[in-house]
Amino acid sequence: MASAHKNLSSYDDTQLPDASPMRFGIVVADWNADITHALYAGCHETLLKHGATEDNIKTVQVPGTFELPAGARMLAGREKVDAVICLGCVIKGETKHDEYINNAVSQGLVNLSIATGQPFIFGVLTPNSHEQALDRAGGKHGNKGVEAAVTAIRMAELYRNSK
Ligand code: DLZ
Repeated sequence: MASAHKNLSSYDDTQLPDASPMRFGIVVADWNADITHALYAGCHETLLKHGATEDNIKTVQVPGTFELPAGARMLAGREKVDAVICLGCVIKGETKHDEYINNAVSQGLVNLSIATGQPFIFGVLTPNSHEQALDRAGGKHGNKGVEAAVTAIRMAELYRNSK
C-alpha cells in the first residue's frame, strides 16, 4: 500500500462517516463521576453531532471502571449495537489498584472485541492526579470522551461493512 486512504487521528472528526444508521452503546463508570460524566457528555454530544439518534444510543452506568467489561458485555448481549464505548477514570493513588484495574479492563475489552468481532472502545483515563483528569475531561487537553466517540464511529463503519 503506497499510502493510507485517510490520515486521521482519533481526535480528527472532520472526515467521519454519517452515523445516522449506526447504533452505539455507552458504558460509563460512576467512580470519579465529575470526570466520567464529563467524558460521557463529550462522547454523547459527538455521536449526535455526526448524525446518531438518541434512540440508537443505549447507556449503562456501572459502579467503577473495573465493572466496564461486564457492563459492556451485558449491553452488547441485549442490544443490537455497532460499537460499545467504555468510559472511566482511574486515578493513581498510594497503592497499585490503578495497575490492576487498568490492566484488567484493557485486557477485558480486547478479549470482548476478539471474541465477538465487535468494537469495544477503551475510553478510560489513567491519570496521576485529579488535575490531570480534569485536563482531559474538557480541559486543556480536550475531552477524551470526544475521541472515544470518533473512534467508535470509525470502528462502527468498519464493523457494519464487515458483515
Ligand atoms: C476501588 C477503586 C479505587 C481505589 N479507585 C478507583 C478509581 O480511581 N476509578 C474507578 O473507576 N474505580 C475505582 N475503584 C473501584 C473499582 O473500579 C471497582 O468498582 C471496585 O473494585 C469493585 O469491583
